[in-house]
Amino acid sequence: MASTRSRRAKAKPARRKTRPPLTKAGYDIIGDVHGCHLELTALLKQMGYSKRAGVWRHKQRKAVFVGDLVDRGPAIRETLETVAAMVDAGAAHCILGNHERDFIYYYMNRGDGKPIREHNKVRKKQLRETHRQLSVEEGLISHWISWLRKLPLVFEAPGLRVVHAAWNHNAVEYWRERNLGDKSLYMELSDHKTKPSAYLDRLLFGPWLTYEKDGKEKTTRVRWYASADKLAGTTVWHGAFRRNSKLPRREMTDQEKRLLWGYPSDAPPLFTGHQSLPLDAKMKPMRANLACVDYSAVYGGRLCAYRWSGEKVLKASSFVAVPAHPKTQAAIRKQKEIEAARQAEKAAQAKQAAAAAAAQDAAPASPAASP
Ligand SMILES: [Mn+2]
Repeated sequence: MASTRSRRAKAKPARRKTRPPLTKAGYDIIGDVHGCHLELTALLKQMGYSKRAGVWRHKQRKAVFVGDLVDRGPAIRETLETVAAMVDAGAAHCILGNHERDFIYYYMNRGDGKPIREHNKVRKKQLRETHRQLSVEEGLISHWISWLRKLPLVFEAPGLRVVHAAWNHNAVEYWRERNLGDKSLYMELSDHKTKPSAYLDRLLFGPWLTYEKDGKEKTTRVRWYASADKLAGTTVWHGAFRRNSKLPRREMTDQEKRLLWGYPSDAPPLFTGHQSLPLDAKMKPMRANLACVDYSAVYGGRLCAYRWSGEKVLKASSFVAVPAHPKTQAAIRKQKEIEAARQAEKAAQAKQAAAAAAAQDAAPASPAASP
């Protein structure tokens, strides 16, 4: 004990490592927010943005959001308000994420009275928080749907590219001048096999492949940016975005290998989100010209940004992040508990109804009813 105390007494006061404020022009590319508004404002503050006349701005820089503002987190409305104020004032750019797409698909009609994609359990569950939080006021949902529909699918500036999940030449060419504001595309988009749909999936989800494990069908996201001929061996394990020991070591089929379409090493630096990297993942580029900025804020990780100032070779020291806020995590846990209780009550009611129906069937027919 005594030695610990003396060591402590001798220790110099901890010096915090701080980076000098960035005054160079450039873009700060911010990862999937998913309703983590406390983290968003903390990150903006940390990067030297300040709120003036209701808009977070930086004197020299602009923010770029990679999409997925909605779903899961506790402050979806506030997140949309903050980001939209920045975009509308020219302080930021924002592209569409797969969660915004699904939000739009759920509420927009494809022209024959039906929604773009059929409502099912999975889609309802994914949208639950967005729907719940935006249902507090009449017209909020349609307001945000019409704002989100105008978002582009890619962001490009000289020497810079941003897309939600994966860059694919043909898909970018198709969607560069289009967005979900164009209702004439909705009928085609309602079928996932059409060209516009398939291209949208490439940009917003990237490729994935399915495999069998213990008799069950599983999926894994694919390292699309590594072309097949550059991978040491092209087993499913090698091709997976996030390798884990459970992935099969069987060779990828030729069709699967085509999902590794590659990202050229001389192409402009590209930023993506979408991948919700592990909570303990080190923040660093995946390639000299490719970085993912989704470090899983909503799952208790970090809200991350890459501060890009024109460099061709990306560097780990340009990442900044704020940790998930305990209040955000507590609100998510609480909402999950409320939902679990609601589901349990529903199940109990269904069980009771089934038991009552069974009792009725078992009861002898009343003599009056038989001739
Ligand atoms: Mn996401």
